[in-house]
Amino acid sequence: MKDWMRIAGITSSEITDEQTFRRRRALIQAATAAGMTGFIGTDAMAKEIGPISKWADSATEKQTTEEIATTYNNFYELGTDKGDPVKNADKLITDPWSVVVDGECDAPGTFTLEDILKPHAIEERVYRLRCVEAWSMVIPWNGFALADLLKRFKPNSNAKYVSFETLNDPDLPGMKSRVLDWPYREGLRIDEAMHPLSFMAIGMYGKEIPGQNGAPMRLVVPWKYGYKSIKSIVRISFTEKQPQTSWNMSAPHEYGFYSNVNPEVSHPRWSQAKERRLAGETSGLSALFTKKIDSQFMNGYGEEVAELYADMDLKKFF
Ligand SMILES: Nc1nc2c(c(=O)[nH]1)N[C@H]1C(S)=C(S)[C@@H](COP(=O)(O)O)O[C@H]1N2
Ligand SMILES: [Mo]
Repeated sequence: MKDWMRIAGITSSEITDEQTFRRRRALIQAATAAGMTGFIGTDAMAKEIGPISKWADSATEKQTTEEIATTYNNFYELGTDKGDPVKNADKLITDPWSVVVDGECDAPGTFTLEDILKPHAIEERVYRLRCVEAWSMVIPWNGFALADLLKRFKPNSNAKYVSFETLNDPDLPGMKSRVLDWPYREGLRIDEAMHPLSFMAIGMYGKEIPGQNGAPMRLVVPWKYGYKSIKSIVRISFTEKQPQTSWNMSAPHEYGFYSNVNPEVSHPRWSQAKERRLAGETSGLSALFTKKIDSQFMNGYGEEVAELYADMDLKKFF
């Protein structure tokens, strides 16, 4: 919460309500512009989004409950405990929201959230999400292919990589801890970013994405460890050189640039051979004690993405 709001006597819940309302209005305007009638139900205050087409290749295993996926989170700007992000989500001010696009592209600019969303039809994709801490979830995301967004900015032939930054608001409760060198940043090689599996999520479970999961838009790169899926994006830069990434900067021997899920390459503190699937039989802390299952190469997306790494030693480029 900003000081001026406190001084003006504005409460956090008022901000949340106002934000929710304005974000929903942005979604409705974008949907109307895109000719998507019936985007929102009769209840003007409903947070549901739609219509949502279903992607044919969604994961079919048991989905993580919405409760677990929205209360057990990693979002260090909002705190380092798993329950901190949901507790502090109202501190993340997502309206107004704009995204700066710069670097090696012919159509850079500063775009409002409405600008970003306008042309995109919303799709549901159920993906496995695998954290390097060796837990995983199965989450229905709502959004659009990252490639469809990036192409609009006309990356030029020097654009070998694309990097992303999260909102850098020193008022966020987790940012005093300096666990990472803020802003949180991540990057992909341009062919990874343009791969049809790379996804920009603006919703989950058919609703607008909540703050703790990276409102108003976050990346989802399902074959890589979860930390590549950067939340609450405010900047997209096309670069010629491989960009710096937060976790790699903090511990380069633990977190590589590629970060592809690989059960054969162990992290110094967590074997990656197995994972705990947090699906929904249990909630809260007891979810941590669910049975371990075998981890899959590239999180089970190896067939789709292996061609991206055809000539690479994946033990070296981890
Ligand atoms: N900006 C930002 N993005 C982030 C993180 C973070 O701390 N800050 N954590 C990452 C990690 S480690 C994981 S596992 C996923 C978790 O996403 P979820 O909370 O939506 O499941 O978000 C990733 N994106
Ligand atoms: Mo993670």
